[in-house]
Order: sequence, then C-alpha cells, then structure tokens
Amino acid sequence: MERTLVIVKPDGVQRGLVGTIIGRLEARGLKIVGMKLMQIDRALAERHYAVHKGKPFYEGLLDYITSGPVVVAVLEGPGAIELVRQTMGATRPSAAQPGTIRADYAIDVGRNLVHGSDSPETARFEIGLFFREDELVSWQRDVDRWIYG
Ligand code: IDP
Ligand code: MG
Repeated sequence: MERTLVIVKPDGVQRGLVGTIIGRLEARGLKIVGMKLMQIDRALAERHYAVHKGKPFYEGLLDYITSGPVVVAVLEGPGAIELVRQTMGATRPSAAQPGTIRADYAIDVGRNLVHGSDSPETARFEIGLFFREDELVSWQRDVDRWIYG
C-alpha cells in the first residue's frame, strides 16, 4: 500500500469543487486516511514548494497556495502516487488529457486546482509536513476486496 498527499488548492475550494475532486479520487478506489480544511501560511508554503524556489513562478505560487483555505488529504491504495497524478492530469491544464481533473475543470497552470505528491520520497515528506501521525487513520473497508483483486 502506498500513501500520497493531495491538496485541493484555494481555487478548488472557492469554486466549490472539493467534493468533485476528492470524489473522483475516492471513486477510483483510493481510501481517505486523513483529511482537513486549513489555511496554508507562508512558512509552510515555502517548505512544501522548496524545490521550486528561484523559478519565475515561485512567488506567484506562494501567493496562490496561501490565498484561501485548502483541503489536504492523505489517500491510500496500491500505486496511489501514480494513480493520483494520472487522475489529476498534466500540470498545464491546456496539455492535460480530457477526463483528468485539470483538463475537465481548469484552464490555467496558475490555477490548476489540485496537488499530488510526485514520488514516494516526496509523499513521505509532504504527508509529514501537513499531518501529525495521530491525525491519520488506518481502517479497513469492506469494499476493498472488490477494488483490489
Ligand atoms: P505539479 O503540481 O503538476 O507537480 P510542478 O511542476 O511541481 O507541477 O509545479 C507546482 C505547481 O506550481 C503547479 O501545480 C502550478 O500550480 C505551479 N506552476 C508550475 N509551473 C507554473 C508556471 O509556469 N506558471 C505558473 N504556475 C506554475
Ligand atoms: Mg510537483
């Protein structure tokens, strides 16, 4: 089993797409093991997006991710990291495949609705940034045997 961090970014919350975005990932078969509404402050944004420091879009990205409440979630499943990335679609919504969240609901790379960890190391780091161990819930779903063969 793998865990990954998902963020419904401020545009997703403002546009009323929390249920749609989390729902698509949930419907795919991923299990929610942590979730909360929060406001990301500058310090947390800088840590989360440290790899992008120095890039032309970095300051704008910090402004965007701190501009309003977000929903952060930890999703679990086999290959969860890649599944979430695939369901989100390409970073640039105009290049994302139809059927992905970013293609179906977004236009602009600066307002692309959703974040998903991009590797096991990143997932571990990001989950640790946003959740304490006691905020994550390990639980059994009866439906698991119909999702994982
Ligand atoms: P990802 O979210 O698909 O992993 P990254 O390359 O890690 O994409 O970039 C992080 C975030 O930075 C993107 O989701 C997007 O919000 C923002 N971003 C990336 N490139 C640009 C850009 O060229 N202009 C504005 N924002 C950008
Ligand atoms: Mg990324």
